[in-house]
Amino acid sequence: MDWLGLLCNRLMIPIVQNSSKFGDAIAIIDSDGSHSYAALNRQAREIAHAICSRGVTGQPILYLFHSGFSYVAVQWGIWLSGNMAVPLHTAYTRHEIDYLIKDTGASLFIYHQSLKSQIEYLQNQSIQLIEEEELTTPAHSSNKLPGVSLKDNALMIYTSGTTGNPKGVVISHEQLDTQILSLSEAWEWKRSDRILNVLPMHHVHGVVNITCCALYNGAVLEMQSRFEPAYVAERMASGELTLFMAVPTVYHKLIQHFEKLNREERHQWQKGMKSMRLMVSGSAALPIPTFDRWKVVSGHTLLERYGMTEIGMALSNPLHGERRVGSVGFPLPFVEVKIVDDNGEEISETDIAGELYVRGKTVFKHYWNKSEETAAAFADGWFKTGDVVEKSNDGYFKILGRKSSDIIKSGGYKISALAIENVLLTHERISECAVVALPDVVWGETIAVAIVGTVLQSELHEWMKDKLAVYKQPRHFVFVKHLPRNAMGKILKQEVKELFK
Ligand code: MLC
Ligand code: AMP
Repeated sequence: MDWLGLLCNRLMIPIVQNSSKFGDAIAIIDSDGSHSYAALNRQAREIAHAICSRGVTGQPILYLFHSGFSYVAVQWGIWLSGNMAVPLHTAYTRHEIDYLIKDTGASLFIYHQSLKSQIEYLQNQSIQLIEEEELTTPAHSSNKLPGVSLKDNALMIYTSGTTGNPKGVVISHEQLDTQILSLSEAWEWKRSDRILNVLPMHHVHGVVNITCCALYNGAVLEMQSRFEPAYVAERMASGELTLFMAVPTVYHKLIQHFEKLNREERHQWQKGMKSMRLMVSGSAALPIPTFDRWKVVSGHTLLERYGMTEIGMALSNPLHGERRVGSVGFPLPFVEVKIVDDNGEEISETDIAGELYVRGKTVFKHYWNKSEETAAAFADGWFKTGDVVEKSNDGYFKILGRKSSDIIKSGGYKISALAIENVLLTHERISECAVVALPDVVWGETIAVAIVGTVLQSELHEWMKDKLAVYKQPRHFVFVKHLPRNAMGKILKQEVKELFK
């Protein structure tokens, strides 16, 4: 690379740079009002200067915010200061926050004042806690910001796996930018777009697909920190939104809400949805009845796509052309895929099931501090998704399931059965347990647990509250004398599922 290329490379955070051209246009609308692109850039720079003045650079920084302007300003401030953004969820318990502090080794934790009570217990620990307000005083702005390279770490999102504890998935600025460019091209994001985000801000669906894509393209981003069906209906009825993206559970709950409305309310909502140009579903399989019913309710054919924290989005039904129900379409721009058999050999025939492998500039760098797990996740540079797929003769991919039964998808959240078992086993009156997924109309899957022990279900509910975020808590319980095992002593998860019938 020549010196000019090197210089450009060291100064660029594509999303921040690109957004600066939108000036006084509205970037974000949240519960505090409207915020322009210029205000976002200004605030992010002030935060970056304040972080730099603390001498922190090239490190993971944790931040805990509701979805809104401050969340994004802090995220961009972390990037501009040359650090890696690690978002936390407001529903995380102490147990989960402690794990992330330890696993990241972060020395800085930025939080919004309204969430102070959640992290006050960390006051006397070694991690430095900083309230957002402390970072937004212009006094810091005289020092110079560091150069940031496209290869530098941008974002770390925690995801569950088959190995128990969550792993930090690290992506660089270049990988983030490629993920944004891929979706911008495929779904034709425009400056005139306006999207409502109701998803949590610690996973790629809310963070990359919605927030980053909207702000890269100069669109208006409405941020809601909770999903309220009535609010979504109201915003869609306004006729101002052009896009909506969510997990299947959200569409299911919107349909339930629609069924409760009177004729006039239904009509208003439906009229507003006519001016929307695209609605996307992903993060979990979209049930066919939801696809069909949503078409009747909204007049829209949902575009289903497939992705994963480690790879961003990989497959998508077309924006123009047939959106096939039960299918996730074709590889997205910059994404290469192949289907392999149990021996790792590529399957070239159609309609034959195999594991999906993915390669390209959208694929993550590595798991944080987990070189063995990173190496095991790849084969010859291809990321092994663990998802079983097949391709039709006209090129549409279909997700058939997962290789591991220890991965649960509930409400679009990925949950590791082993991680839940590990937490439950710390209870002194649980000697053994087995966590499984049960099919569920609303949530896709719900978490169920078979327990050997003397603990009462009523006590467990209380006990779990400060250990597992609400969406990770088991919903079905069965108490047994022994768990079903094979001759080798391995728990038979399929038989555990039968215990709930
Ligand atoms: C909550 N509840 C559950 C539950 N979660 N019950 C069963 N299973 C679950 N998973 C219960 C609560 O205890 C509560 O019960 C009631 O349901 C309402 O809870 P809530 O928290 O208010 O729910 P709601 O706000 O409606 O949340 C639904 C949701 C949320 C779908 C909006 O789950 C969500 O935001 N999911 C999105 C996750 C996501 O972004 N995944 C993307 C990962 S990235 P009670 O009794 O108190 O009423 C990825 C890659 C890709 O997957 O491809 O995108
Ligand atoms: P996560 O690790 O939270 O990013 O979840 C990624 C997983 O969600 C994938 O490996 C799939 O198992 C699942 N997933 C995402 N989108 C879809 C989809 N459209 N259909 C079926 N499964 C999906």
